[in-house]
Formats: sequence, C-alpha cells, structure tokens
Amino acid sequence: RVRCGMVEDESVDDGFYIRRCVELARRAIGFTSPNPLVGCVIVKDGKIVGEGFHPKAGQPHAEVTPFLLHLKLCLQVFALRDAGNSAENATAYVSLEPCNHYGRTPPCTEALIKAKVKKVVVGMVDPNPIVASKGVARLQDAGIVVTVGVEEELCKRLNETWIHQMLTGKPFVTLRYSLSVNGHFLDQLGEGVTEAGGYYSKLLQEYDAIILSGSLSEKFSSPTSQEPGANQPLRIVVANNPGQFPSLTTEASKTIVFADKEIAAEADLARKEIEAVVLDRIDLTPILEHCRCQGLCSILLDMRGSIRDLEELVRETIEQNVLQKIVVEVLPYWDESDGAESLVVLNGLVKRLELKNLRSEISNRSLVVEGYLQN
Ligand code: AOF
Ligand code: ZN
Repeated sequence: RVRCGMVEDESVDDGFYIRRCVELARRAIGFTSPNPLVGCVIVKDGKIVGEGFHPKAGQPHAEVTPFLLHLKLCLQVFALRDAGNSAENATAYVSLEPCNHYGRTPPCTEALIKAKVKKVVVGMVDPNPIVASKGVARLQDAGIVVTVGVEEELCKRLNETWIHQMLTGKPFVTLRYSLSVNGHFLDQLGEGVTEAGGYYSKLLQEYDAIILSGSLSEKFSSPTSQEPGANQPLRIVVANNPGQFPSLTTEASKTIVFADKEIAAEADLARKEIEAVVLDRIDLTPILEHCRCQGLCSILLDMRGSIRDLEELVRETIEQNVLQKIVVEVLPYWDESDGAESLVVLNGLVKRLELKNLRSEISNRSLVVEGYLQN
C-alpha cells in the first residue's frame, strides 16, 4: 500500500492516486445505488496513509472512512501523536467532488477542513445540483488548494449510470445481446460467463434492474451475478407472448412481472403470488416509471429468448431517446439450431445509429463491444 519510488512530475502522481480511488470505489459496485461509487486516498510525504470508499447509500462517504484507517496507522506508527493532527498537510484524493451538504451524512468538506489537509485533488465535479462545485468552493474558501479534473473520463465512466440519472432524472438504459458468428441471437451467454469474473457476471452486478423476456426457458431465465457477495439486480420479466409463461424458479433475485391482460389471466399470476403489473399492452413507459419510483438508476435490457418479445420495447427506447448504451457479445459458435433468430429480425427497427466512445474486450470466451448513443 505504500508507494515505492517518488515521481517528480506531480500530475503523474495525481493520476496514480485517483486511479487508486477508482479501484477502491469499485469494491462497492452494486451496493451504493442510488448513490455514486466514490473512493478516497490520503497521501502524506509520498505515502498512502488512508484509504476509503463509499460502501452503501446511507453509510459514511468515502472521505470519512480513510481517517479511521489513518487513525489506526497513526496510533501504531506515531503512538504519541494526536491522530487528528496527523492528517494535517496531507493531500486528499477523491474520485468525486466532496459534498458540502447535510444529506444522509454530514458534509465531507467539513471533515477535510477539520482534518487540516492542505490539498484536495478531485476526479470530477459532482453533477448533483445540491453539490455542483459548491464543495470545491467551500474547500478553497477554507484555504485548501484544490485541483479538479484528474482522470476525469475514468471517474465519469465509473458512475456513468448515476451521472445520467442525476442529470436527467431518468434511469440509464443499456441494451445487450449475444450473437453467434453467423449472426444469430443466442440465448446462452457463453461458456463460463456465469462464473465470477466473467463479463456477464460483472455486468449484472453493475445494474439495478434487468429486463428479460418471459419466454426464456428455465435454464436461461434466472441470470445471477456470480461475483462474491454480489447484490443481484431486480429481475423485470416481460410476459407478452401468449402460451409462454414465465418460468420463475429462482429465489436469488427479486422479481416483478409486467404482463399483458391475457397472459396474466392465463398464467394465473395473482394466485402464484408473483408481484405483477398487468397492462392492456406492454410498453416502456410504465416499466421505466416503476424503476424511477423504486430509485433504480440503471436498467439492462437483455435480449434473449424470443427476440420479438422485446423488440417493441427496444424500438421505444430508441424512439423515446432513453437508450444510452449497446453491448454486443459475439460468441465463438456457428448456430443454426431450431428457432435461432437472425439479426435481420430487427430490420426496420431504426434507420441508422452511430455508436460512440467504443470499448471492446476480447477473451478466449467472447468478443464484447460496447458503445454509447450519445457522446
Ligand atoms: C462525497 N463522497 O463518498 C459520496 C458523495 O445522502 P447522502 O448524504 O449520502 O448524499 C448523497 C449525495 O452525496 C450524492 O447524491 C452525491 O452527490 C454525494 N455523494 N459525495 O463527497 C462520497 N457518495
Ligand atoms: Zn460526502
């Protein structure tokens, strides 16, 4: 945890410690929503003397936790020295601007000022209108040197769903699907991807809710993140395919079914004590509204099973401008099995879209391409 070798160029140091903040923040993936992921590192004389991250909404913010660690270190290393004073003249690195408000927790700016840090390096300004640069201003007013915007892109990506929700009041929606090398949609998610560390397992952990077709076979209808201690996303099952009843077997994740009238009656959802919303016709608005009311910031629209079940929803996300991101996973199979639907099924969905800020991940299991609809 102690960094070896001093780097002369200060900006190199700043990037290093903000990257460490992001690494720490990621430990709480899946637990902080509707709050952001935030990490904080306290550095003194070129050494990390405190580290922390925001573990969960309602619990202390990232800046507050390092001081506890700092206190322990100080008690051991400088037994006679007052722990409160030892943060004095240190530099605090935070991936998100320190808050300056009394929310579920007191302001982090005051904790930093009280600890007498001399400098604060901030990854990105907080888009939350309650904070929005007021945290930086408060620190500067107190005579603390503040640098803003170090590894900004990385910090923004870390909280892309939270930032979107904060700025628009709407959940961040991502469409994902798997393809075979001959261009067919696949139900399965690739060998081993439901193992911890697999792409899909990690993706599931990042989202508050996942939308799935109600026609999926039992084998594929209960995706769960395999990351240790993962918080499973809410499963939103869309049932609009007559004769196909959702197979809801797992207890692993909370589930809600959106069903059209006919299917709800046929499947007798009420008697099965499944939480269900019955609609004349399935459409996007009530689903997004449900997510918004529940404080769910991010939704993964997972196109598996009968693609036509979700086609209309996908169309609406594009038409209504609520789709933010597309994730495509190409798996190393040629697949012409019965019912395998070709990509052309979606022809006519939208004339032209250009994905931006592309990112790819290649492993021996699959090729993943991610892109955004907006910059
Ligand atoms: C920070 N450090 O670790 C976090 C911050 O309800 P509260 O009190 O938890 O406040 C939530 C808001 O505080 C959240 O929307 C965001 O603006 C900021 N989160 N700020 O300085 C942290 N999690
Ligand atoms: Zn705070």
